[in-house]
Amino acid sequence: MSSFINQKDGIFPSVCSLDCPDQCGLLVHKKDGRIIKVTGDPNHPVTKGSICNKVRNITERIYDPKRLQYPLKRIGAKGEGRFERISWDEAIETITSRWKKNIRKNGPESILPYSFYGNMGLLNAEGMDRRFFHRLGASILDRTICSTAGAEGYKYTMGGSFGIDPEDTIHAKLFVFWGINAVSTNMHQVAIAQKARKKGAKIVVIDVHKNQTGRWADWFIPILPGTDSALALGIMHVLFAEHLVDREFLQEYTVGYEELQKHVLQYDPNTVSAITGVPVDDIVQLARMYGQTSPSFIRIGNGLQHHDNGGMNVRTIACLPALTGQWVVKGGGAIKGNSGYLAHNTAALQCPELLENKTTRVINMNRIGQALTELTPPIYSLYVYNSNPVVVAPETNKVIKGLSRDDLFVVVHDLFLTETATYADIVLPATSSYENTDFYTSYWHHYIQIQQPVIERYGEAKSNTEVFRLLAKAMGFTEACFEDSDEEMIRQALHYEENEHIDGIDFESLSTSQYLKAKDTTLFPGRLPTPSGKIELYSQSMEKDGYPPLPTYIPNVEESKFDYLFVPGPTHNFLNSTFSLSKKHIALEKELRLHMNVADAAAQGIQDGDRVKVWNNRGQCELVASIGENVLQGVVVTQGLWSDRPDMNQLVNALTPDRISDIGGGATFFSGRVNVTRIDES
Ligand SMILES: Nc1nc2c(c(=O)[nH]1)N[C@H]1C(S)=C(S)[C@@H](COP(=O)(O)OP(=O)(O)OC[C@H]3O[C@@H](n4cnc5c(=O)[nH]c(N)nc54)[C@H](O)[C@@H]3O)O[C@H]1N2
Ligand SMILES: Nc1nc2c(c(=O)[nH]1)N[C@H]1C(S)=C(S)[C@@H](COP(=O)(O)OP(=O)(O)OC[C@H]3O[C@@H](n4cnc5c(=O)[nH]c(N)nc54)[C@H](O)[C@@H]3O)O[C@H]1N2
Ligand code: SF4
Ligand SMILES: [Mo]
Repeated sequence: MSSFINQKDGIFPSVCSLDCPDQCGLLVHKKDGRIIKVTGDPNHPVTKGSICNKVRNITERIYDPKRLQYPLKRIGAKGEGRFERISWDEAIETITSRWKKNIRKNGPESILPYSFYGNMGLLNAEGMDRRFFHRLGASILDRTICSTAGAEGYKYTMGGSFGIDPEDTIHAKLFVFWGINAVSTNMHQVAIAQKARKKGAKIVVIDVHKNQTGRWADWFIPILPGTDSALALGIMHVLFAEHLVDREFLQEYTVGYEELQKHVLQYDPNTVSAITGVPVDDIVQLARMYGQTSPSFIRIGNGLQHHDNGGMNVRTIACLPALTGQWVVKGGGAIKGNSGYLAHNTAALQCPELLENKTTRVINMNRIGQALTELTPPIYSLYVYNSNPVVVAPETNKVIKGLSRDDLFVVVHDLFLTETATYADIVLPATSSYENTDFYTSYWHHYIQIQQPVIERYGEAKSNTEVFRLLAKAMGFTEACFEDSDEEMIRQALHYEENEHIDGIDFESLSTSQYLKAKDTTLFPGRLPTPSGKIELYSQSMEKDGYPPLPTYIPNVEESKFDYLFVPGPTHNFLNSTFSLSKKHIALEKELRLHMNVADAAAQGIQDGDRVKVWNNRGQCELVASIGENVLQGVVVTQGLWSDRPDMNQLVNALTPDRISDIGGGATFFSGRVNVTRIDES
């Protein structure tokens, strides 16, 4: 494979490596060997040359003077941030000799990897690292922080991550953006909807916060957090009552619609209105609109699933397009995630057979704070990459307490000295994706993409795959898979006869084409990978797993008597905590605000722009109040995973619960409660 490194000037194709459904095709503009600009690739069939503001400004991040260039070892106290430069040899030797000792004394499960998708490249996110930790026998991290609750919930209904082709949504006449801040988090779905709107399509947004997506909608429907399954059941009630369901489709392609019809009698609009805060008339009007418009498309977001009842929320909403038979209409149906079509050979990529002890303990990443402070036998070493748990994981104070343990050996591999890295014993510098070889599969559109290195490595930075090869060698692992090159790993991953959608996509064709589309992704007529082969409105699997077999509203945990439901979501100019250390992006984002309803603010004597303390039994933050009608009474919302600043305490996850969602072991970031108190500046 040709790399573009040696060509000092020119424009080269690439892929955005950030954890974003759009997975844009990029053009990287180089002059004198440096990236001077990143733009969208106009030939990319879905993203079509437009990219977000974050990545338009990404050179600020790639060449940020704060970027790590060398391995470091800690010389100050944990969290203090004092380090000195060491060589890679010393870094690898320090880590592996410590691990060998750990393993002799406490066994390999005393070591825990902690990673997520700071880089979506499959080799660097879930390739060589998985091989390494399987061979090491380390405790297994269950990577549940993002989408597992919804993915598992959706799977009960639809059998896997299979939605419609977003390119088809251009035909839709009704878009329901449900629990997704798409203007910020899925801008190309918004672009398609905007085009369809010019041809008469209507856009409905259902959210707990009238953010920029809500403002863009034709109809914004505010809802109380964690009550969406009740709203969906209320819509079903009206659809059945007013004969707006497609009986033929239900008969042919679903299981249990008769049971469902009886079951939803209890979710009449009055009952649902009392639960959701959505007026009765709006429930009825929404149901009629949904029942009478075709094609209708629901974009199911992540906001819905970061709740105690998140799995059931998604499972329930996923039933709606079946009621109206939308799955057989081009542009109708839903998308929660689409990664099923691009399934590749993960066994070849990750070598699970290297894990000898099949009963190795599994640790849910949402409980990292608890795992580091309470687990027995304890974790004695944590290796963090592609993630920043001090900022992104719930119960920050527990996480920090754990990371501060004197007997915990922490390694962090990142591009920056993140908040997490300040607690590390050894810090390793990571390459940016523009310095790597990798391949990508979107979880929204249907394309696989390849990436070749465009620039030289920054300083002494190394990619994840390189570091794990070095660690494997120093640990004395002799398996041939630790010698595989990046190119060989891509070949292995794409060799996968089980998935006919990627038939014919291999290293050569991908290198030539840059992006290739999954084939034959029409869902119906056809068999779904559910046990019955049909859409499971009634799910025996759920029954077996201890859940109600029919979609059901189960309220969130009533965790405390604090005044407000607290929804701290992501924001426009950061990507989770990525960019939260970048001057340019901070300037664009301005400040972290607490959105609050006028009535609540008045009752507490809080005015727009006041500094407020947001607190509960888990921790506290200091934010700036933003007062208006954008949230319902009893709800407060923040946007953005800001880092801690010396003058201001802004780690919102200090307030969030580490409870686990109903389904899939997911996070419950949005199901906590807080109090808000005005800070008296005097
Ligand atoms: N600009 C930008 N883009 C991103 C990210 C980012 O940080 N910044 N993060 C990326 C990642 S990792 C992910 S997972 C996705 C997340 O992106 P989305 O899928 O948009 O999910 P969230 O932003 O978490 O939440 C979406 C919306 O759900 C609302 N919400 C919260 N609780 C509820 C509820 O109970 N009911 C309803 N109806 N709405 C609710 C929130 O107010 C928010 O507007 O975006 C990706 N893209
Ligand atoms: N309160 C609240 N908390 C949340 C959320 C929320 O909505 N609200 N969203 C949750 C969700 S959906 C998600 S997905 C998680 C995301 O959480 P994380 O996956 O931790 O995401 P980031 O904060 O972007 O951190 C990624 C880190 O990986 C680093 N990185 C990037 N590329 C590489 C690489 O190639 N190698 C190495 N070694 N490092 C690299 C980046 O510099 C960055 O520090 O956060 C969750 N936390
Ligand atoms: S963050 Fe998302 S929208 Fe922005 S360039 Fe990357 S893939 Fe595209
Ligand atoms: Mo996520």
